[in-house]
Amino acid sequence: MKDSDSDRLYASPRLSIAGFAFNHAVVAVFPDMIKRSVPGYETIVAMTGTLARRFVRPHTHCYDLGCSLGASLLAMAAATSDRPRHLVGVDNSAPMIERCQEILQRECLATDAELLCEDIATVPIANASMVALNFTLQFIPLEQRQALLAKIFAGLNPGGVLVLSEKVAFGDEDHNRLMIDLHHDFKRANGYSDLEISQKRSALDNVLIPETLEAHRQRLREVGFASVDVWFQCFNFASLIAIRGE
Ligand code: GEK
Repeated sequence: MKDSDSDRLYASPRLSIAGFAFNHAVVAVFPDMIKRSVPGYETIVAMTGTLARRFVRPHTHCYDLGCSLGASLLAMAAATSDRPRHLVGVDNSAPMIERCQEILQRECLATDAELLCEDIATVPIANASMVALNFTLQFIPLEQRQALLAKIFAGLNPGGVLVLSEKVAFGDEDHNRLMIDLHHDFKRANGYSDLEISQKRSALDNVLIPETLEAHRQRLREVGFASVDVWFQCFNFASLIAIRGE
């Protein structure tokens, strides 16, 4: 199958909806799925490259945690090709990592970047000037999130940056409902039917757990980040940068 294959995974009625998994079927349609489902995805990936150009230091590591097919890894690689650095992509889905390896080879980046099929909760992080966590923390059990962010903070060099992109929730119920509705309007405008939207929503229930921006900000400060703020938001999707103080 090609990268451009379109996502029709939830187009037919299903008797029961299993929890969403990053399997072969998802990998085959992933670029189309994420672009049509996440408002601002392409901007966030492109700006991850822009941030890399500014923050990645020579002879340091640059991580993409939950790299999927390596979109952020490729953006960071292209933006920092003028300096020696080691890129590391991590994902615990074997089909994602296999396909990502093919993409890196096609882009002639197989020697610049290392791919690890591992849980981001246990992978070591060291000598990092940048870590991208784009739409992955939301899949990590709530009770593991603080320890993961503390590990990332400890692995970042002073002045290093974490880019954290997430689907978010809002404390005000009416506002939360409005943002969810607007997100569904975005999906409808991108060709998803009401059936596809509702079946996907059921599949993600209890698999993707969004938190409020305030919860993210507070935890990032608690683990030690000196500077934390949102740089992008569209409806219930947002991206923050958190910088480790010098
Ligand atoms: C992009 N960042 O294109 N350990 C490792 N990987 C994990 C874990 C875990 N514990 N849990 C989930 N994943 C990408 C998009 S997708 C977001 C990231 C989405 C992986 C999972 O296998 C999947 O590839 C990725 O995190 C989330 O910018 O599909 O909404």
